[in-house]
Amino acid sequence: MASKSFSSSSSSGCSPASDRRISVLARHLVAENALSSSPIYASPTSSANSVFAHIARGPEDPILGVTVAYNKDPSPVKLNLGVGAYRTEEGKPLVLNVVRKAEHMLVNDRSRVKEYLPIVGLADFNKLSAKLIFGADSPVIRENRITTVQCLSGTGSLRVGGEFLAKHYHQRTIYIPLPTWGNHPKVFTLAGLSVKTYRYYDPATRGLNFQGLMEDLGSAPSGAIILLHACAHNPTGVDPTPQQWEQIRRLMRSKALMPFFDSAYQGFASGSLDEDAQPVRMFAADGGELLVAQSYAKNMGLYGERVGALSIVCKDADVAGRVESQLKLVIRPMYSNPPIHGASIVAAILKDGNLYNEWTIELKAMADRIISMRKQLFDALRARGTPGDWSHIIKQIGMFTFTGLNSEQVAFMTREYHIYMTSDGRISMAGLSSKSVPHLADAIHAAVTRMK
Ligand code: PLA
Repeated sequence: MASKSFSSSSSSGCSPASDRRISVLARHLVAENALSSSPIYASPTSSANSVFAHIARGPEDPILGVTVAYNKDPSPVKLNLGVGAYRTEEGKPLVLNVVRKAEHMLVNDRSRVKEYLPIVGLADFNKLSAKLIFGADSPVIRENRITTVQCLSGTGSLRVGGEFLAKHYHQRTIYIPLPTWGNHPKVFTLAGLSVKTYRYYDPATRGLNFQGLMEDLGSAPSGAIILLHACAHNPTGVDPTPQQWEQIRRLMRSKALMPFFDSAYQGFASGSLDEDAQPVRMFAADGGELLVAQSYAKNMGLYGERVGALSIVCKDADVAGRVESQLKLVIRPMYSNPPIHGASIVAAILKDGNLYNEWTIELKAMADRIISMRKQLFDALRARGTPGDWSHIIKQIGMFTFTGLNSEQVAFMTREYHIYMTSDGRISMAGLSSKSVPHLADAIHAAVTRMK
């Protein structure tokens, strides 16, 4: 009976309830059709009518895009040596033990709130960051002629510094080393500076082109801004010696060139935070002015927390105060004020003697593991009799080896061996482990013997 009334009430073979839903839907469709025939309402599915239809697809980032390609590769042997991110011997990302401890303390402290930070960030974090890079007994701190503002990691600190200079400094040209971190020219151009390069690396010697560097800085216009990698130059792994730094300092001060240090790897070069800060301290000690952008991404493993600081050293406290007031006017319309969590972790570690010591031990362990990867890769290539002099692998400093492999060889290694790296031949040694060294050495050997 029931089934009979069901079929008699519905010509479509559906229940009365679903018939009603269909007729409501049909009314919507009629209404929408009526609307879409009007020229004012474009169909939302037609890309031809999008106001963004003319937009071309942008290229992937040359560094972060390597990770995008790596993530798409299903191969079990794939290896990501693109981005400079530390991995353990097991190939896993590492959260430092001391960071876990600090986070635990923060979570258990019920007095902590999530209110906005001031525009310049966490006061403790700023003071401690200045102490970390300039040294506890630094005259610039003692004389209070420095302003330090918390920014969004190293990149954000460079950008805020760049915008400040573009607005308030008399020289708007910044010289960056050739080569340099691929984001530098973009950051400074968008900040409003005009970007030029100075010679830095000599591919023939795989070392510093010191003469070229001195000539180029010597012919830069007086007052020009000079970007210097504080240590562990990215991508080359080649740093000036202390004597060369001293010559660079003298030349720059004699021409009133403005140093802008990028310190993204403090502690990663030598394993010592103080030693890696020497170039910055050398410039700070002479009483001149300078900028420094600090990042805690690598040395505290806080990559995604985006923790960094910009310091501007001035001639006296009064100028420093006015500079800070202008930095606030750069930051407020950009992102208002910085995030609280990462800076609180850093401050907790830097202000507690025990946590600080623990951090230095973990940092040294990371630096040492990278150095041992250099040795293992060098030995593996020697064992294979790979043509060429590979001693630069053990000579270069910091997170990266600038292998000298060309873009075709890199493409070959990615295609045949699923090894991902930037097309300039840079490999992140921190992404390597004892297990993956033989695979990488096989790939390099094949690339240089087959793709000359
Ligand atoms: N400066 C230099 C010289 C760098 O190498 C990096 C990061 C930064 C600044 C910015 O770091 P941050 O904003 O994360 O603090 N370079 C990485 C990552 C590690 C990247 O390209 O973003 C690299 O693989 O080169």
